[in-house]
Amino acid sequence: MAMTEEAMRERKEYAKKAGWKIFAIWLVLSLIGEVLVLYVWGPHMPPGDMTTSAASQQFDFKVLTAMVVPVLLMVWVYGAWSLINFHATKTDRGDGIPLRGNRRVQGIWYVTSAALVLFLAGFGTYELINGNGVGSGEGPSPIWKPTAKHMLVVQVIAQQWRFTYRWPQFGGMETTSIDLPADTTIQFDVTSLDVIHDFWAYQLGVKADANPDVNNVAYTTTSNQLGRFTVRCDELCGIWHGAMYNYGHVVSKSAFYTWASNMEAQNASVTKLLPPFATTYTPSYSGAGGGYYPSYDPNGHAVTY
Ligand SMILES: [Cu+2]
Repeated sequence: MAMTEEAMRERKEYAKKAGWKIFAIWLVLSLIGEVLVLYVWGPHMPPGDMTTSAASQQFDFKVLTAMVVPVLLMVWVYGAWSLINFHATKTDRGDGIPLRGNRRVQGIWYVTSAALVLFLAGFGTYELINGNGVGSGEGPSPIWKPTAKHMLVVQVIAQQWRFTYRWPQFGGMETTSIDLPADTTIQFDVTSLDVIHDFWAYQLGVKADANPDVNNVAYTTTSNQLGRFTVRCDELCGIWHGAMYNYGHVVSKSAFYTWASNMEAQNASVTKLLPPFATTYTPSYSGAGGGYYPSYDPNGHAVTY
């Protein structure tokens, strides 16, 4: 049935009014949503800001959420408006009003979505290239290195089913737990003794694969925020994979150096027999007796700190 001129005009009038109302509701909700995302939820978003890499990941989450909120709200407000105003009542047996697209609204929607997606492509690429604070394993020859002169080196050695830490700057001492000083740039050298594991210190924003015979280097810088962090294996590595986790702490610099010096002294009689650091951590190839390190290691080389 063709519409009369009168009905046409009425419908256009309605669409215009409804359009502006929907826009106003969306605008108000979006502004409220953005304030909540950036100032209420944002500071508590994972993984926190215990390190530069964690803070940078939290920033990325904030940007993504802030961009998603207005888009989501537009869909919800539009949907809710339609449900409330255009739903059929129980007794209604007639056709609904004939619908026509609004090219201008559709055009704005397409252009805006395209702009958002293009921005995200650029932003994502930049965040990947800009290594500062990414906190992921960069392999044995990192392209990006922090500028800090003094770095605390921690070798993370994974095995079924635990993590061991070696501290080359403290005589190569070994510990089963990991404490880190606040306000310090850390270099993690991650490797494995057996199968593929993954060193994931969630609150530090650090995640690096632990592969046998590979030295996977990851950097981060701790902030002044002291506290506990979790270390998990994030690669299914065997039957007790789920139990392969422990906790570490970011402590004050003085507390850390007191602890580390004590541990170094306690371990001295054992660690003097071992090199303070080797890029791989391979038991003797013969498997019997002999040194823990092969005298010739084809996969790595000793490094002096
Ligand atoms: Cu594992």
